[in-house]
Amino acid sequence: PAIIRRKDYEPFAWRVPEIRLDFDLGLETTRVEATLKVTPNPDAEAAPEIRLDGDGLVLESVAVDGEQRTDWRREGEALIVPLSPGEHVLNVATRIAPSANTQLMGLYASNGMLCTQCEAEGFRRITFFPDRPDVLSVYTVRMEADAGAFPVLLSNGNPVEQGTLEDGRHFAEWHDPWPKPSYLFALVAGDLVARTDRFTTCGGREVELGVWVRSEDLPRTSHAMESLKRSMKWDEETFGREYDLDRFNIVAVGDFNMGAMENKGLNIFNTKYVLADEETATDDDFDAVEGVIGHEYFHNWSGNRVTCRDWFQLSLKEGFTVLRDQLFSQDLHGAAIKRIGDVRVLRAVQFPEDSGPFAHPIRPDSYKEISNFYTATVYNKGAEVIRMMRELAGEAAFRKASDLYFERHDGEAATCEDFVRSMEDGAGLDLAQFRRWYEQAGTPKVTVEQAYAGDAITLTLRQSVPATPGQPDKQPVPIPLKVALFDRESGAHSGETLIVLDKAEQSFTFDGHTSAPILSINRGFTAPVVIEREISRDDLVFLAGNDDDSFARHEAMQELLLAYLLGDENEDAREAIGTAAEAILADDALDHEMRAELLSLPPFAYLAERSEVYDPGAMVVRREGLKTWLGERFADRFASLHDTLEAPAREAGPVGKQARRMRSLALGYVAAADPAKGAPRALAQYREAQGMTERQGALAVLAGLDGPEREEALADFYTRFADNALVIDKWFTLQATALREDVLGEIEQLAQHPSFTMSNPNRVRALYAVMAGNPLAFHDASGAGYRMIADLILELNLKNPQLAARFVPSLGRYRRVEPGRAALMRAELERIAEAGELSRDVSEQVSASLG
Ligand code: DPP
Ligand code: ZN
Repeated sequence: PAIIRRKDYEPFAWRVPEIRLDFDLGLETTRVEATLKVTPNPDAEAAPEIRLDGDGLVLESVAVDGEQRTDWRREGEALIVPLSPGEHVLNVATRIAPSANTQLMGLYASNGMLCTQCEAEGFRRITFFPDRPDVLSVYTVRMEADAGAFPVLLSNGNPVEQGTLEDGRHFAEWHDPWPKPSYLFALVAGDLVARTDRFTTCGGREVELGVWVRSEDLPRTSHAMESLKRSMKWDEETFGREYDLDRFNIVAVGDFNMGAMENKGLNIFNTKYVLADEETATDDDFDAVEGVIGHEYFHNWSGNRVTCRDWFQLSLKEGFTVLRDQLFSQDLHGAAIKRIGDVRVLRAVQFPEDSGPFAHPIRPDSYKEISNFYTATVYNKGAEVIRMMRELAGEAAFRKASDLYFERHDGEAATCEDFVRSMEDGAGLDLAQFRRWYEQAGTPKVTVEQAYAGDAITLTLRQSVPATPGQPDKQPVPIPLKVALFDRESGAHSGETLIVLDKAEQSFTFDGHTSAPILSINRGFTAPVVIEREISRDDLVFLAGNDDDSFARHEAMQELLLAYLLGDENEDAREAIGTAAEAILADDALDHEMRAELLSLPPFAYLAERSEVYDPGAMVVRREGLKTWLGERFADRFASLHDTLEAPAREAGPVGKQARRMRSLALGYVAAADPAKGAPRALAQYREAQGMTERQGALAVLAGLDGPEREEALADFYTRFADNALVIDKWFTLQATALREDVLGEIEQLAQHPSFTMSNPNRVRALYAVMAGNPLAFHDASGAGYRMIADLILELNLKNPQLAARFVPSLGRYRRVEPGRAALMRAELERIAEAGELSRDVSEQVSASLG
């Protein structure tokens, strides 16, 4: 497939200021008539024809200015129509088959309803159109359908008209006054009901809100609605952004490739990020719903009012919007836990991407299939990069700069460069060198040396950005690091300093220290880098027990854990973990959620990333062994936490949430030390659970054990929630996560279960994405786990290429893995490469992985 390059950007020859779409909707066949008003683009070179993208469309007719035309031609899937200079009205009629659309891009059927997904290039699967984000149009949409099957007809913007027609049919027309790119178009037709509410904006606009679901799901929509209202308020208060239509609708869809989609005024969501009640959703699920509702809502400004010029600029909207949703969650629930969780995801998902064969800058230079670039790099590292600008500017100046950005570019398709320039002008920063964060891939590594002399401590910092595919040589980037120096006597520090490392090597001296202080660095994770420092075990134990920056405290504990898990097995290293854990267990000032965070072991994905040569089997033994050791050492403490937190775990509000978190972690340690004690405790927690957090917490422990308790709980869980797809996803996930000897065989069985289906992305991810992260299943020494994932990729390759391609990077990580397994992983990639017709998505990922 062709490579598309950022530097080749050209504006489109035509503008399409208005489009009208007339849909005759049906599950099997839908007819689409598009009426485009086109005018020459004064900013582009004139063209004698217009080129319209298409994909899988049946063309019925083309007319220009009211006259049928036959002088059009096709180039591949595209439609090219000759046009004389000047303004024209173009009419194109097409037919599509929603039920046959298994890619879930364009217009497709899900559970008897019709819905759309157009980002990035799905609109061309609905009608012929310049399907690129820099072509902005005002949309009018008329939908006609059977009133029985599709009583609800929604599209972007505001409703203008609806009515009944002959033969049990009806219609609705919607109009969106805000010009938008085609990727933000949406329609929904189905038998849905809404939870409705109202929101009055700061400027006095009355907005009607709707959360649309199937009727049986209505009781699980109140959290989504509350989250939406909180999002609207927060964006007004924190970023000065007001909503701009009379309607805001959210629709939940069971079959969805992404988490959700920010279509103007009509967000379409994966059910997973809408539906939640205590019985069926965990505390984490509740937070995820709120975070994603916030994210999509915030896109109304960072994405919709200001959109992207081309897809290389994706991080312009995604990085910024991820940062906005992270800040939203921090403000609502506290910054510390949220920051620790966000960094955990960054390290487990983005760091491996950045050091692997698919490493790319947050603003990529080229792609074959843009769907492959909806990555943790573009999203999460993109957010970190903007967070650094915020750190450098300070909150108030950052807000001024973001106001300037929205003011300058409202209504435009902008670039990352536009954003950076607004940051410079609005916040008074010089970001000349900082722009390298947009250009270079790879996670910078910073080494820290300390020298103490007189009363001064000198930190010598060195940075290096590793070579990545296509980028052998890297330049230093500015790295803002928040530091504090703890006095050994008092155990306190005298304030934080922000230092900026912007050279390959640089020294910073701090005087006034009568003894060598203890360094706390990258507090709050101000920079997305790997820090390697020489620090004594005792100093880490001190920081893990005392650092007043929660992130840094957690980090010190993680460093202790990594030192043991990645180093040569060493009694002293383990003992230090025990000492730190003791202090954490005894610290009454900690809430139980933070205590649980501090006592959680690093995820396998991060351990793999930090290993020079990853031996998955050995790592399981080492990590689970440490868990057993901690469980034995603090057996009484964990048992008593599990007992005493039972009542608090039933409380409402943060206290209950904190208790639930610690209680399930304690249960895990009890079971790791002594499965015979853990199993009945877990079963009791399962049976007496008052909500999904407790129930899932117990089942997660049981799923890893053997015996009748496990079987009873798994069977009960399945029957109890048989009619709730999202909970059955959990049932698959819990079993696929288990670190059991024969988990791979069990996953094979689960794939044969009547409730398993390849047609639902959530179900596929619930089993296989989880399996790909389970070291005992995926890395089974026989290679059968790799084969399973390769078979999955081949099965989904054409059916749902986007979903298929998501599984390739797990195999692509073979360079890190011990040679025996690495060869097996590579062999599976080669098998895919030779398998014949590959989708663009899979082919790009596989060839990158093979390198
Ligand atoms: N729907 C995806 C997101 O919000 C893509 N824009 O990130
Ligand atoms: Zn987004």
